[in-house]
Amino acid sequence: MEDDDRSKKPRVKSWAEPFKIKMVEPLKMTTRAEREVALRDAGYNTFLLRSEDVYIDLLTDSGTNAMSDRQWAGMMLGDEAYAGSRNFYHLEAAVQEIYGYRHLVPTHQGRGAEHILSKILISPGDIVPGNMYFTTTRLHQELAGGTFVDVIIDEAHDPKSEHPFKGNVDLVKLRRVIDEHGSQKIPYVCIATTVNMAGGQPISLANLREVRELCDAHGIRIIHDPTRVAENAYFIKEREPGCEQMSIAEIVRALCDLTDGCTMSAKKDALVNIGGFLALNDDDLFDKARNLVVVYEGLHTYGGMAGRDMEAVAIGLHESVEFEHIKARVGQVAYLGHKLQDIGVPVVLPIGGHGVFLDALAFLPHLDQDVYPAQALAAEIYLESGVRAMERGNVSSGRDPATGMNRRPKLELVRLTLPRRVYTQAHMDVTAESVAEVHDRRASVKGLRMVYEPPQLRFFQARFEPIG
Ligand code: P61
Repeated sequence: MEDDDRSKKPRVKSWAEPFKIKMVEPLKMTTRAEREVALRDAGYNTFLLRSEDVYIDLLTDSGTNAMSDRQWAGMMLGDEAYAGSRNFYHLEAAVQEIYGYRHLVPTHQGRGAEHILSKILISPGDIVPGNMYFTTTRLHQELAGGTFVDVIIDEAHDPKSEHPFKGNVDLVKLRRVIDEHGSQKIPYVCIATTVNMAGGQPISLANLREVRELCDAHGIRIIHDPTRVAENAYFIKEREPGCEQMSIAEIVRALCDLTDGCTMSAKKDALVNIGGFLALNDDDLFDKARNLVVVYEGLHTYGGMAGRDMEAVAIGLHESVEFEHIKARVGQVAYLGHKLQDIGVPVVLPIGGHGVFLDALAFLPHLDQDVYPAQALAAEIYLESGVRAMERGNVSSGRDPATGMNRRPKLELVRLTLPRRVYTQAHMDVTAESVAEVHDRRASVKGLRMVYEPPQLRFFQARFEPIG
């Protein structure tokens, strides 16, 4: 009989990478004694480690991707003309086709685009609502005289909530901000797909449609941060009723079509090592952005990128919306996340698109937030095995400009971020085992004291000492 035990078990379907490896970069293994010296020299800040002292580098997925042979071939076709490079027009065509925005202003990376956008749209005293802050995005808003207001749903701040769309905007919160300040004070609403600081969590198409309706009723623009929009589209396809049959490209396009322009870091989804852009539908805004890009970045047909880099971005954008690629990418993150969950390590749920986020408050409940548990945990994981992670908590969040106090965000996280197409499943196993070792001796992990604090984006260069 067919009806045996096997037929009752849910069938697990494996995923695999839709590529094979044709060039490798050797990694250096270090001893614990060597890592102790490296960590002390780096002031217990993983941003200050030398890459050659790192074994598995999960600091970021930004600019750490492996390019395809097609992208490398494109690099050889770089047209390095100062003005009117052929590669600019390829990139413009890719942005128009995949994202649907009309005008392109290239920049050297995402924050270059944020700088220009904030300068042209924000006036002192303005309010910018958004689905959670991102460090560079909020800083540029503040430098232009604006104030960021978080309007993401409450579930996004709860690591344990398994809401499928923790990137959603709370319409009640957004309406309240509009009522309180008036639409004249709100140059735009900032929408990220996915939401990095919430743990790589997606926004739903239905929610963005509602945001669009509300913004239309008040004449407010929506500016999109599509840095990880392909990952967001994958989650929509998996989770949002009615979207199962849509392609990743169709979902990406539907998200972009609900917004008026974007600031993009091409270093993530677009599968390159450097690049970014601003894209806008409005002719007048485009004119202003084009005038400013020549001041801060470079001529409007390269904006800080070499021709070859623009070609790699153009090709990478097309690859980013291939289903098998994005399925394997998100699948690898889920593999690591579920492994850690099985071991009993507290992680942000659901597992995000670009990394696994450890809940440092639950991991190290004996440490107060002002001795920086996530910073201490990232340092300890490096010491254990040479795996490099990133703090995303009280250090990253910085000080409240009004009170000068640490912001003490609800999310105190360590991010294990996966570069695209770089590491293998065995690397994921080693990473999970390293975190498990630290978890076993978690009660002995001590907090840190900040001994050097830069005034802006302090997490990049701050230095620490162990307490006790
Ligand atoms: C990252 F620790 N992300 O996640 P740029 N928007 C979004 C980003 O994720 C992003 C930028 C804009 C980085 C690099 C990084 O606090 C940090 O091309 C959603 O890096 O200028 C960057 O794009 C900015 C790491 C940035 C950080 C700021 O690792």
